[in-house]
Amino acid sequence: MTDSRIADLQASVPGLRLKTDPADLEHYGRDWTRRWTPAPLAIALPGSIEEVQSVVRWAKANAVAIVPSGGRTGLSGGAVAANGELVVSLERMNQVIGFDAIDRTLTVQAGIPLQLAQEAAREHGLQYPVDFAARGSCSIGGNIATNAGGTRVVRYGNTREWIAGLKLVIGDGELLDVGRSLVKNSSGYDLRHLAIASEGTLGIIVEATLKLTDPPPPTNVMLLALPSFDALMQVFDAFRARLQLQAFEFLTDRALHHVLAHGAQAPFAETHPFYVVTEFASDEASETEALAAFEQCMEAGLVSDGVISQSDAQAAQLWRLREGITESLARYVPYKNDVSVRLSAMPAFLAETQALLGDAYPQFDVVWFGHIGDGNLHINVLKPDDMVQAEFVADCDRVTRLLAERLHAHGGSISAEHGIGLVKKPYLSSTRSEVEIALMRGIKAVLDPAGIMNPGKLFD
Ligand code: FAD
Ligand code: 2HG
Ligand code: ZN
Repeated sequence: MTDSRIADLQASVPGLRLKTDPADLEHYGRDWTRRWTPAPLAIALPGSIEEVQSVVRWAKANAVAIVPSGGRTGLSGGAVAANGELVVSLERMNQVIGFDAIDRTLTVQAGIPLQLAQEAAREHGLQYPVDFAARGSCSIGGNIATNAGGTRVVRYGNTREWIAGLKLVIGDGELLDVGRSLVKNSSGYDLRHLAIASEGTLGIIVEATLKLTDPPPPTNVMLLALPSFDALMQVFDAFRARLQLQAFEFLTDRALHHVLAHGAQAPFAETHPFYVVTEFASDEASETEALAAFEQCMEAGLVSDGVISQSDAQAAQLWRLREGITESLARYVPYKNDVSVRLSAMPAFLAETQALLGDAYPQFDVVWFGHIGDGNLHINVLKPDDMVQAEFVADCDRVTRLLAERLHAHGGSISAEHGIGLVKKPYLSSTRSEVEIALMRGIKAVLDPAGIMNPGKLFD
């Protein structure tokens, strides 16, 4: 059965590159969640939009589910193929197609890694400002499909803000070209925004036109040590009032512990409960304001120590303390929560969540970090070595249900930036109303009538 479908696909799309080796099925069938056993039918690696369209038409005719696949750095199981799906990897469609100096846009194939898109922008003296640690491996298509955030959102916003236009192959193989890179376009629904954060459930993004902006100023990185969670938002307020922040990120002592164990350099002689990594322009006026904010926070007892980068190398070292966390935890296959609330709700939500998790997980290593300036917390729970994986996940799921209730009460989100995928599907209704979910299903039915685009992700 399996073999005949693959032969049929090959015959229907002559020249299509296909992989079926067990090692390839394993490699392309999973993402960074590592929770599901990969079992794809095959891996298709189209080299052009026309090939993507032909593959989709074949899949529709043969009722074969498709999993669109970028760099598989996703943390929600969106790119997992565990049920005989055809993985459509965009990795061969990885080129810059064009640059427009007047429009300040860069047009790329969707499989291009984020870092290569950033570098292409830099070569033209401009900046593509979305940024995070997976930059070398994740793709622009995956970034768009998850509306990726990252460490610059506090200054530049999410991926959504930077997509001038895109091309999407929908569930019947039709190519939608949406956005047209127009600054202004009040001609009805903006279909571009449906594709953003659609997690591969509406179609395959094959091309994108990225907005570019002025390069960032030369910057300084500051690491602050904080005595308490309560201080976090007050320190953010103090720095935000005086400076245009390029980043405002936090981590706990447990997070620092794991990055240091992974080879990073200790920033202070003593340990502290919380840390903030912030970045701002290195001009004299900004440095003066930063020092004033620091002193103000010290006097108020909100900050207990601080260090400011004296070189690019030191700035990179300080960033490693924040950016290295996910990799340093990977060997534990952590249970991840990626939640957000409005900044105004953050102090109350933080206090409640701390109490909830303190009660729920007295015996687990719970690692907090995230984009606190965006109201976004990452909570990673590490499995004790002697605990069975299924039991661990069931226990964490139970706590996530309680967390989802708290999020619902605060009007927050169960997925701030990683997507719903498989991991957060049971909790979607904590963030989206029944009416919203019904409308999302309706939209999927229109764009993907045969239901072949990443079925079972986001919702059933
Ligand atoms: P994949 O994992 O391949 O896919 C993700 C989803 O998008 C899946 O549902 C998939 O089906 C869909 N998809 C992929 N390509 C396409 C396409 N061309 N068309 C349609 N659908 C498609 N995320 C953040 O938001 N902020 C962070 O700070 C951040 N930091 C990270 C750090 C590390 C070390 C790691 C491992 C991950 C991090 N992530 C972060 C998560 C992840 O990198 C992002 O979600 C990223 O945008 C996923 O891109 P990808 O190409 O790897 O997508
Ligand atoms: C980050 O901000 C990423 O570093 C990953 O979004 C978060 O590993 C995580 O939980
Ligand atoms: Zn993040």
